[in-house]
Amino acid sequence: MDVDVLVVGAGITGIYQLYRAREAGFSVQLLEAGDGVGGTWFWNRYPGARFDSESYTYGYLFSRELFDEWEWKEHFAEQPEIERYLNHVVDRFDLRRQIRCGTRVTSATYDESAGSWTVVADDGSEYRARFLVAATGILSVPFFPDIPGRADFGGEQHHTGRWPATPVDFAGKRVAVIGTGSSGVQLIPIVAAEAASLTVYQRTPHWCTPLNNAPITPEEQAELRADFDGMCEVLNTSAAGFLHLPHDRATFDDAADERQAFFETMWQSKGFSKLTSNYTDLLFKPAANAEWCAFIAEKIRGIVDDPDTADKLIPKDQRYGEHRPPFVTGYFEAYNRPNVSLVDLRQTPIVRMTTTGIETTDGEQPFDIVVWATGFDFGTGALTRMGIRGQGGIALEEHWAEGPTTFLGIQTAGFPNFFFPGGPHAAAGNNPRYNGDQVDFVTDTLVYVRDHGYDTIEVDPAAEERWTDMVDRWAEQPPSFGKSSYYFGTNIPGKPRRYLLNSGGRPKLFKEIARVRDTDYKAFRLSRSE
Ligand code: N01
Repeated sequence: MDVDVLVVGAGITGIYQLYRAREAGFSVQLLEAGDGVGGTWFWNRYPGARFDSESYTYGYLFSRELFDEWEWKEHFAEQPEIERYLNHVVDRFDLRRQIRCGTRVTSATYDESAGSWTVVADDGSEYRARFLVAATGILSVPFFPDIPGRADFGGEQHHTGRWPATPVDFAGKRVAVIGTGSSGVQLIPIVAAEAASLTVYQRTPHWCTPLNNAPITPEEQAELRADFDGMCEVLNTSAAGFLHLPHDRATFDDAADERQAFFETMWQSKGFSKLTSNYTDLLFKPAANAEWCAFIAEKIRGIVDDPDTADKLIPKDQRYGEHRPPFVTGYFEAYNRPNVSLVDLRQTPIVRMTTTGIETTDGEQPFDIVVWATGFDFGTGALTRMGIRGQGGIALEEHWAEGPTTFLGIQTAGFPNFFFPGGPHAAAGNNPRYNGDQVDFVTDTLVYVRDHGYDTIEVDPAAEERWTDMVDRWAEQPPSFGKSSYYFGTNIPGKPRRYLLNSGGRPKLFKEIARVRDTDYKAFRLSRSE
């Protein structure tokens, strides 16, 4: 056996898994496809990419010293700072010598007689590990729509999820951005300020609200340090892993003018608090949701000068929270610039790409650069492309042909000694908090297996079915968060419609983890290899 634990992916989850497994006394190797660490925050280096959870709530909390010595510059850090932070963590905890970058895993095969995994990478290197932990993330495989002629376009093309390391020069260029999800709306204001012209191709407007980012003042830095324990307490117990506390009133508890005033404080509030600290019935009651949407629509009309453009930017058939809400900085304002225009693809769909530009039903427009902000094969994309073969040689992509089935979003039946924290059914909120919970549980589980003299661990199919049923059933119940988004995989042609997050949230995850412990790992089959 080369190592006890082989981790795939050096994103936030994989780095933490490497640290925890090493601290628990396992020999560990981490393989990473990118040329540097950071995972999602390595690949998504497009201008404007930044956290939309507060930096100090997104970073690691396992080390007080780390928290104290790293001063985030802004409440919502930008990608370069995030990448610096993750590199700092890797060096600070001496993890780099166990990380091999530029190494993409192409197959992982379970050896039943040995109770181990054989992993092969694209450079031909081969590893044997008792346990395989894929921390390959949920937003790792960029999606390009199948638009005819895409390969024929002669200009530059970039996907936000595979942004080049060398900066893209927009100055003096005619630029198209396709897609207005969280990535597109972060990028658009930056490109608008640099390019000769920017044309945004929007299929669906989403309910964007201000991020309200700001530098962290010295006083705030001091408060953060003074209240570290209090902050951890909130973050470690919050249902969605955010700092923002729930509100205590429903929409129509307040009179119309009080409601307007409250919505104004929400509009001015930071990031996700508009979702987590808004009126309690916002996601459950259509009339309540409509009030908040009407407020945002008025704001958009107030910001965007051209009424026709403003109208196009206002969602018509989407409740707030039905799609993952994007948070913006100067997004609506960008449309007031003379060099920016908006194409509504519902009115004039794209017909094809040409060698020089994009053709819609309204004609062709030439471009120097086309940016694809068209999202990802979310949740399962990386795992089903890694050549993972479990018991009897079954491929993970076959096992999940109808969508993922998991227990706690960490294991699936038929794939012993294989874990995937931060994968499908993992999070529904502030990702690092959920994924950290999962890594902690995976590590405790590995220790349990080792200390009880077992070699293999595999989830019982009944436990997997119970968890998966819960995820599927709860996802369809109100508020059905993310109903119209890629959270159900519906953005990928042919992908089964299946919920890809943990609809039970952290409370359900905590409860099930406690049950596993209380029942002495009854949800798993443990054995010794021959
Ligand atoms: O991807 P998306 P994203 N023709 O799938 C459009 C995280 N994130 O990269 O809505 C034209 O949300 C598509 O249109 P429609 C965050 O979790 C976090 O923006 O399907 N357009 C949509 O507008 C986020 O949710 C941060 O009609 C097409 C866009 O492309 C997740 O990543 C920042 C099309 C895709 O939007 C993904 O966000 C950025 C076509 N054929 C991202 N196909 C933070 O701040 C698709 N589109 C932490």
